[in-house]
Amino acid sequence: MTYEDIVFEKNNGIATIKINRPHVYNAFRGQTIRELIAAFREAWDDNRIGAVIFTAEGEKAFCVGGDQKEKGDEGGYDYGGGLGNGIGLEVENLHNTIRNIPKPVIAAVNGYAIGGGHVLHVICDLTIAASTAKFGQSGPKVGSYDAGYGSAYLARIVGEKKAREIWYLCEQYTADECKEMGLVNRVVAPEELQGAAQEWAEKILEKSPTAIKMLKYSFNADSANIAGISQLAMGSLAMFYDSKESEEGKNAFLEKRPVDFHKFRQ
Ligand code: 2NE
Repeated sequence: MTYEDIVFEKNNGIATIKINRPHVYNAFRGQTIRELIAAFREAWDDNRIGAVIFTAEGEKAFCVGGDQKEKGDEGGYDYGGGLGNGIGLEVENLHNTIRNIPKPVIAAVNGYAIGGGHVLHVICDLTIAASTAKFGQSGPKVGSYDAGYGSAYLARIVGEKKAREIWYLCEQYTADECKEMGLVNRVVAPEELQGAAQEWAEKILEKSPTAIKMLKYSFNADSANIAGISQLAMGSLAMFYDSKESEEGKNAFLEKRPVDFHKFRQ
């Protein structure tokens, strides 16, 4: 497969998957999601690959979630479909692929990880962050939410109170703050980020592939019920995107004006 929105490389047992849309802070559109799924599947199917590094182009952003500029006039993103008949969001398929690929996925977060982009690193097995990276959820500010892995699994990592704070207040957190709350494994200087991810991937490659695979399955088993919650959440989100309330969030962001959700409380 040829990739346009991402760069996919395989080198000495390590696959590197890089989002390549720096002009929109590496926000994803439907095509990006489909390419990411294909690349993770390719890494999954290649027995020589023992670890995946998930990162992004540039210094500004890892990923800032769904591309608001590609969101349709009726609200829906171009990433429905792909999940069988009816309403859904294909991003759910990507989440499940990252969760279930039987090899560790290391997020190398090179800048903003916001909204759906934050969820992507949350789902990865390990996160190494540049000291300049910023983390946070933005959904409630822009008429969106991830009521699946993005909230339920986040709560497993940082605890219920902190996860609720992250989602209800939509603040941004530094890499060091995220390390403190267990959301990031390691913080390095920006110029050391890719080398640090490579070093950890190489350490994983020295280990027994079956032991690593079974450990990943074991870690996943405890939170596997979230997959079902995620299906419902993404289906409801696809419908919410068609609402006036969600549209107000998107439009305010695009028009660079304060959002007005007050009318939806009447
Ligand atoms: C990322 C952040 C915090 C950056 O703020 P700042 O002030 O440093 O920069 P600025 O000016 O806001 O953004 C820089 C450029 O990037 C674009 C902006 O429009 C701007 O472009 P220009 O005006 O210079 O041309 N940009 C940023 N985020 C974008 C996006 N998501 N789509 C398209 N263009 C984007 C700040 O920009 C921010 O908070 N961004 C909003 C992030 C956001 O709303 N993401 C979607 C959340 S919902 C989601 O991802 C999702 C989900 O919740 C569930 C399922 C699937 C998806």
